[in-house]
This record gives sequence, structure tokens and C-alpha cells, in this order.
Amino acid sequence: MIAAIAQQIKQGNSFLIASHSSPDGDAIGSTLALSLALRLMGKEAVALNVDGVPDNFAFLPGADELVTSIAPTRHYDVGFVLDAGELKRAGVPVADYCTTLINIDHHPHSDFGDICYVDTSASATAALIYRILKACGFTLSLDVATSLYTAILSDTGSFRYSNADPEAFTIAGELVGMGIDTWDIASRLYESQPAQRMMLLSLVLATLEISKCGNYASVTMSTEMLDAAEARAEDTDGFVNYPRAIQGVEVAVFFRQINQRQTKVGFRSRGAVDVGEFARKLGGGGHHNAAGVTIDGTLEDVRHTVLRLLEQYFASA
Ligand SMILES: [Mn+2]
Repeated sequence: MIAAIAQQIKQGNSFLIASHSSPDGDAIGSTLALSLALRLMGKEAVALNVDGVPDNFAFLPGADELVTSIAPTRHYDVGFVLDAGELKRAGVPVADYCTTLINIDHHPHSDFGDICYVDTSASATAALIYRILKACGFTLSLDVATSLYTAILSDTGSFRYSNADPEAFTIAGELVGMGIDTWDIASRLYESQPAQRMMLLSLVLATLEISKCGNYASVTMSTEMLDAAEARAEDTDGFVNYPRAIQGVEVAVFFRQINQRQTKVGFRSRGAVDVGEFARKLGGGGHHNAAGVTIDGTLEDVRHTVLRLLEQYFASA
């Protein structure tokens, strides 16, 4: 599979590199690393994300060249969709823009593309990008290394999660050895938060609810809270980790009101429970430990449905 992708890279001249909407560090880092590497190989490479680069990743090399839309007349030899889980999460019909569609992912059940390189054991999609670039004989630049490291750092929760496998440390070790600025990356990711985010967190944490059994806990955000804090939806990234940090909690849930009709539900597991299963049951998707779904329904209705499902699960567990 890697050889087939390396072949496509060798033969192709123009590349579109996309990932999922509401991008996280792995999505953006992988997108920018691959785009930049392709450009350094002398190719035309356009990085695309419908939601653009989140502020805390704007320092990444090439972030200012990422586009949020493509002219319908454009055509590329190869379209990459990275870390997306499902093609539709790209938010753009990438297949329409390219001759060959390549899916690179570590999400389970990700199965689209003319070439589908999915390794669910990989710590991050960036680790797969690293493998591909090595297979191409590409010598990593400091800029590419910075994006790859940022992607792995963020997808492994700073090397704390169970997906932080030997490969993640080996790749990181090589990148650190090249001289990337690890403190600068960490401080931009974790210690440069907008004040509005902290204000919003204070409102959201006040909604904390811990189940009677103590096995699951949730926090909730209404659009009113978002407005009151003058924050943006992307400022809620990571909020779901707070209820999971409670002793005894196996499953954490973050309910985020999108509007009067739609509610987003984020799940995190400590490891014993497969929250990907919960999300899929509700029409969403994700990993064993991190999953999500957007449900048509008011905040109250969705909260009721999901919390009842969890109550039933833990009552029978
Ligand atoms: Mn990922």
C-alpha cells in the first residue's frame, strides 16, 4: 500500500490534500506536512480544509497557504484525504477534483478511496505520513518535522494516551533530534489559550454532572454560554477531557448545542468502554477512546437519550 502511494506521488504532478472539517492537530499537521513535502519534491500541492487552520496551529509552516475552498473547475492528479474516518467529513467532494483518491487514516471503518491506507494501530495519521515520506526517500525538512511532531503530540495527548506506541516515540525522537523547538510547539498548543476559552470553560464546568454510579460524567454547553463568553465553537476542544479526569469515571460526555435542532455529542473513554460503539449506535463514529456524533434534537432531548443509554449500559455491565 505504501509503495502504491509512493508510486502515485512519483508519477503525479498536482495534488490536493484535505482532511476532516473542524480539524484537530493530527488533521492539520498531517495536511501541512504532506503538502509541504510534496512542494519540496517539486510538485504542485494545495492544502485544503473547509474550516481553515485553528488559531493554535496557525504557527505551523505553510498554514497561511491552506485554502478553505477549491474552484469547481480545478483538477488534480491525486487527492489525499487524511485522518477523516469518512469521505463526507472532508466537507468537499474531493473525489470530484482528482483522478485518484487516496485515503490515509487510522480510524476504524475508514474504507473509501481508490487507494485506502488505513492502519488502526497507528498512533496518528501523521505516523502514516512519516512512513510514506520515508518510502519516497524524502529527507525531512525542519518545517515538515515540526508539523509531523505537532500532529503526533496532539493525537497522543502529549504521549499520554495508550496510542503513544513505540513508533510514536521513535518518530518523535528523530524529529526532536533534528532540532525542532519542542517547548515552542508545546507552549503554542497548550499555554496560549484565548481568554474567551477559559471564560467558556468556567461556564461549562459549572454544568458538570456525575452519574449516581460514578462511572460516567458529562458537561454541557449551550449556545448562550458560547455567546456569553464571546467564544467560538473551536474553543471547546478538549473540554470533554475534564469529566474524564474524575476518579472512577470511565466515560465522559460533552454535549454541545449547535442550534435549536442539533446537538453535538463528544465521548471519551478511560479505556474499559468502547465509546466508538456508542457513537456508531447513534449514527456517528470514532475510536475506542474518542468518538462523537451530531444528533438532530434539542439539547435536552439529546442529553436525555444519551444519558439513558449510558445508564442502561452501566446498569447491565
Ligand atoms: Mn488522528
